[in-house]
This record gives sequence, structure tokens and C-alpha cells, in this order.
Amino acid sequence: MSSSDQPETENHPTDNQEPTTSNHALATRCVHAGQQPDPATGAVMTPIYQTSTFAQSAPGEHKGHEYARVSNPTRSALEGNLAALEGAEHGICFASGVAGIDAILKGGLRPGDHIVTTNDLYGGTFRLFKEVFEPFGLEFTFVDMTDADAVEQAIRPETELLWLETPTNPLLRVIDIARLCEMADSRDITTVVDNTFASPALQQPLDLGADLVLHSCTKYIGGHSDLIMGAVCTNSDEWADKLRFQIKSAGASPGPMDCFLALRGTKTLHLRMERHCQNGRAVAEFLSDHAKVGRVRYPGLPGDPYHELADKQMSGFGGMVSFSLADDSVEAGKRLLSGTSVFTLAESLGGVESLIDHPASMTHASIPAEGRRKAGLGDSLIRLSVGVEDEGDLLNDLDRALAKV
Ligand code: P1T
Repeated sequence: MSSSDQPETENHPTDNQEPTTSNHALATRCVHAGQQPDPATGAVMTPIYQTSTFAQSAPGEHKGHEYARVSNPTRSALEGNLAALEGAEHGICFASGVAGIDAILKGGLRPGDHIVTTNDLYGGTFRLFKEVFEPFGLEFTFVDMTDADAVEQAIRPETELLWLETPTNPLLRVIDIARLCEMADSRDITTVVDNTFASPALQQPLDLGADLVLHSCTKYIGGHSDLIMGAVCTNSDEWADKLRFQIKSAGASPGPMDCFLALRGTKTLHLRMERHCQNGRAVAEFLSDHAKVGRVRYPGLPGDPYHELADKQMSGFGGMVSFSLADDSVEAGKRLLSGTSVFTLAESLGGVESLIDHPASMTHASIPAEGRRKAGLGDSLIRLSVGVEDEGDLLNDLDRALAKV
């Protein structure tokens, strides 16, 4: 039987990786989960299995892998690791974060189905929803998901999915995962949480009732701005089968080198997140006290409208900070964006290096201006991904750049 004919329900090499580390603390899971010394050589690090296919002793008789579009041992180790970090039975990796989103929608929904999602989310997710899936008959309602009543009002009989992103990109709003999951559960609606901004080190959506967790592993999971990858974690065997069917059939599988890099990244996820949180808070406090800065958005600030909820559902507030300038002009924003030297002007986030971004013209340019402004994403908003550099150097860099505004 060829790999493409395999039934989806059979055991997958990702499942029940040994040694099981589900009872261990997060730090131990980061370093060990899904991995064991290579059985062939004893190599402590999981090798990069750079192969497209695997020998079979007779048709269908193999050592767990047949064809690398479907599975690869390096990928299986990473999938076991990510599943353990999210407290999930299954982890499924994709060639990018948006490929993971694509697989969830194609795997679980049909034309006519309706999705309620947040009006403040990554621009690429918005583009995929509006420009790829809407023409294929899926319907989307974008609401402020921090308002549970608005979500309830948006739900229709044909609603199949609630798509949450929290904290949101780029406005750092915090959505009440447990509350919306309860609302969805009672109506048999699936809940997905995009956990990219928090990472599993700070937020565990499955524990709060979510059915699926989506990650852009390109960000904190990889952690070093050197790979593009996505992952979905779930406790549902049915969803895991659907997603693996998508990988096998549509082929958005990540390569083994990227899986190796992500596995190396998760070994320090807990350490990096501690420093991201520490520096994120310091930057947010510094900006809040600065005369040239307008509103600062960071759920770790005690005065932030989402502080209390973030404190309840997250174990740290992360390294993402957004703010506007007191001088709200586009020119002032441009002077700041080109005035930093430790912060690099670039899209993306979650790496060890600090980045500065202008969502309206960069990461969120695919959202029409009117919708963006209505959701609160103004043209002068600046987004920072605060890295793990020295705190003093980061604050000095911002101070010098703000002086030129
Ligand atoms: O870039 P990719 O790995 O495909 O991940 C997409 C994605 C999904 N979800 C969230 C919350 C994201 O932030 C992203 C990607 N975001 C950026 C590239 C960015 O700069 O915001």
C-alpha cells in the first residue's frame, strides 16, 4: 500500500512518543519531550533525516515512515515536543503558520459554513480568510472578541468555528478563552486559538477548553528568525486525522532541517520567554513614561484594560508591545521607524533580536484601511517585538530614536 493510500486513522509515529514527559514541568518538556537518543547511533540530538523516502522490507512493512511528505522522524520528534508543550495528544507541523490555518479550514469546514473571528488579527490570516476562503463559500464575521456579547450575537445556526487570536496582533487585546470556549461548546462549535504571541510557555489554550491550538512556529517556538513553520496541537483524534489527511493530500509539510531548527529552538523556549517578558515589561514601562509617546498597549501594565484577564489566563505577559506617538503624524512615525539601531525595522516577531514594525504599511497592509481603523489599528501604530538583548541597550535605543521624532 502506498503512503497516499494509508487510512488516516492508523497510529502515527508522533503519537505517544517515549519517553513520555507529560508529567514533567515545562522546562523539562522543552528540553526533552518527543526526543530520545537516536536508536541507530546514540546521537543525543535528533538527526536531520534528509530523505524523501524510507526503505520497506515488503510492501507496507517499514519502521514507521514511508514517504517524507507524510512523515519524517525529525518532524515526528518536533511534533511530539510541541504536543507535550501544549498538553496535547497530537501535534502536526506545517510548512508555515498560514499553511496550518489553511489545513484547519480545508480539513474541517465546507462551503456555507460560518466562522466568527476577531477584527484584530494578523493581516495574513485576514487575507487568507477574505481572499482565499470567502470566494470558496466560507463566511466570516469579524467582531471585537474581547466583547463576549458581540461574539454571541454573531453566532448563527451555521457557525462551525470560533477563531481566536490572543493576545491579538497587533493591538495586544486579550480575549477570554475559557468564556468563549464554554459558549462554543454548548453550541457544538469548534474553537481554535492562535497562540503565536504567547507561546505554550505563557498560555495553554487546551486547558482553557480550546479544541485546537495554532502556532506560527516562525516566531517564539523557532525563536531565532531562521525558519518558517506552523503547527496545530489538539486532543481530538478526529481533528488530528483530518489535519494529517491534509498534509498527506495537499503536501504543506515542513522540511527536516527546519524541524531540527525548531526543535533546537524549543529547548530554550522557557528561558527566552522569561527574558522576553522581562524586557517587554521594561520597554512598556519606559514608553508609558515618555513624553513623546501616546497610548502604550501591553497587557502587563497594571493600567492596561486587559491586564486582569491576561494575569488570569497567562503565566507571563510576553515580549510584544504596541504604541502610538503623541505626534500622531505619519512623518513622526517614519522618523522613529528609521531611527533605531538595536531594533531592526522588519516584519515578523518572536526572535531573540528586537524588531520594530509599522503594521499599517507592513504586516497588516492587506486589511483595507477602513476596516483597520475601525478595529482601532491606526496609521501611526508602531509594534515592537522585544528581544532578549540587554535591557539598558534597548531603552537607550528607543530613547535616542524618540529624540529625533
Ligand atoms: O508567517 P507564518 O509562519 O505563515 O505565520 C502566520 C501567522 C499566524 N498567526 C499569527 C498571530 C502571526 O503573527 C503570523 C505571522 N505574523 C507575522 C509575520 C507578523 O509580523 O505579524
